[in-house]
Amino acid sequence: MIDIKALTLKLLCSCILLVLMVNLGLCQTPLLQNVYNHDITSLDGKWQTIIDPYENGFYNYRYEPFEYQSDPGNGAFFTNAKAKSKTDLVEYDFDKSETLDVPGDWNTQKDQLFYYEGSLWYKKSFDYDLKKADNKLFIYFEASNYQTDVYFNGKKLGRHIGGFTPFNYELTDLLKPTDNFIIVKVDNKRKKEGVPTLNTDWWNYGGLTRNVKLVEVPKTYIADYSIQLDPENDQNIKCTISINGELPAAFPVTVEIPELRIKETLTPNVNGQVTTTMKANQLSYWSVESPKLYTVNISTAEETVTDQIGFRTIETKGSDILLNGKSIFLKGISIHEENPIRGGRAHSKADASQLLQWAKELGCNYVRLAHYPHNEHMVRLADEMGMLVWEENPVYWTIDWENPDTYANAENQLTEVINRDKNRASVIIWSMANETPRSDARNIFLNKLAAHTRNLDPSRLISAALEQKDYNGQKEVRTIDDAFADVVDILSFNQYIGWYDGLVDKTSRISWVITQDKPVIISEFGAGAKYGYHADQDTRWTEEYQAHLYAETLNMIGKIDQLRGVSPWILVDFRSPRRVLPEIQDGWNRKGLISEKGEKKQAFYTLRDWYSQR
Ligand code: GCB
Repeated sequence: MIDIKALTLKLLCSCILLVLMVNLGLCQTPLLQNVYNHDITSLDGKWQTIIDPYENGFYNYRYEPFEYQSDPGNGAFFTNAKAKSKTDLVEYDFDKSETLDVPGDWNTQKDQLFYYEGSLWYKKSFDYDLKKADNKLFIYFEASNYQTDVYFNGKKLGRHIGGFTPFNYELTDLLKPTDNFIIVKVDNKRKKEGVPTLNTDWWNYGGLTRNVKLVEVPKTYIADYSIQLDPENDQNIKCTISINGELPAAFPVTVEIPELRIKETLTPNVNGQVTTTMKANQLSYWSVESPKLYTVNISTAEETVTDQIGFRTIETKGSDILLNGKSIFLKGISIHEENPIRGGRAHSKADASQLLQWAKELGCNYVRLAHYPHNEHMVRLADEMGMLVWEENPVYWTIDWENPDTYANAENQLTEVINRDKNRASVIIWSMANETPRSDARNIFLNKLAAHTRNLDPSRLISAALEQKDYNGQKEVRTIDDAFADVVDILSFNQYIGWYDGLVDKTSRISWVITQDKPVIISEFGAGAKYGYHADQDTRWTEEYQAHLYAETLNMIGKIDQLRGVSPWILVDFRSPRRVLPEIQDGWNRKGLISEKGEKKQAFYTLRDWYSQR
């Protein structure tokens, strides 16, 4: 006998669970790989917006979400309600509201939004004809900070949490030829349990900060692929492809790398997956000096997706970092994703080019993209320029270590960036976290994150920006005493001797006891300087102080035998609400080697000279 009661209860529970998962942002549509080379329609441009600090368009007056009501009524913004008669009560109107540019943070577009942390609604209408009746259409957001609820033609598609990674939803079933409307609620309130948490040293830019695209694919489509050197054998290319959509019994997919005369036709399994290794003869490895990228075509009977992919090995051996088997010193710089000259979050290829060009001018072969995943232009351009890359998860300072939702959120954001960038040769390091205080709960959190990362991507190195401390109570001897140091492949740490920790003369008295047999990267050091402010080298905030600190720090860290890289803090001055000193900071962290107007400070040349001699 079927127990109808039990069955109904089960069904109800699964429905509630699904709604909960969607709202926690845990139920995402798998991410499309390489939307750059798919059939794209850009939704960039002006979007209608409503600023909604009380979340009036999301909750009714009993603070219940409209979307859970059987009749959300005229108050719910996602329905795009319109007064149909003279008696109708509708208290909002997207079409008469002001617009904001997408992509773009809202803070730098309107004075009234400069410090805004809260909810803002976006609306965009569009007409769309599928090129083939049975094709599928997705909406792809390159990033939106921080919590994003997406609605299409009045129906909820999902919630995404995390401000720096892409996500997508399928639109096909709700699509009409004309008058489609996407409504997006973006909320950038900081949260204790968030990743990052309440406390950071950068501007909390809100909004649809990167491009938004419609992506049209065939009914059976190439959803994802990973094509990289086989970590087990550097003469082989390992290739995994996922086909999605309507899966027929057999649906062959061909991988072709014409320059290597590779062409293989593969048959995915019933779940649309296939993995193979392909012999690569006469492969030119991707390197800093010669960033060779191969054209790779993945095709089915329905479509071809093309990518530019480089092949290289990266590993550590004792205290060496080996790129294609050869020891390399990482001459780096840390970068925030900000375009200071235009103002606001960087998002375009031109922004990426400006930042990476400056790094190149400095003599860098490596950049640390701090403190969260940057836009995809950065890593694609790094691939083209031969610039090695550290990518970082926004696990910063004092995360809510014991909260399982916080962990799930951190793991999800890391997974999304790994999925996005797994085919980029430039990316060599996944950083788990920055300056996190040591504790058992933190160790459990980070160990789990590292294990997850290794499982997802065994081909790259793991690190985290750790902290140093006194060795056996001796104030001028420094060591890394951190359980997570045993887990990482590269031992990285931040240090500010001469700025937060004594004055510059202290650097000459410091010695190091680093017992781990691993390569060491100094992931941060630096000093604040206001461009154009000159006095003697002992005067804080002068270019002279900063340049002196650079020279002395480079001497000090030169004593670390295992030193294999540095990424000083930081390429350009960046906005931070923590930095309030009038006439010097005025809302900017001044540790840049370049000012917010693009002017190079003395220390830029100090570091450039040091790099030119290595
Ligand atoms: C650090 C942080 C970085 C800050 C920097 C500073 O250690 O990792 O996010 O901006 O110090 O300027 O204090």
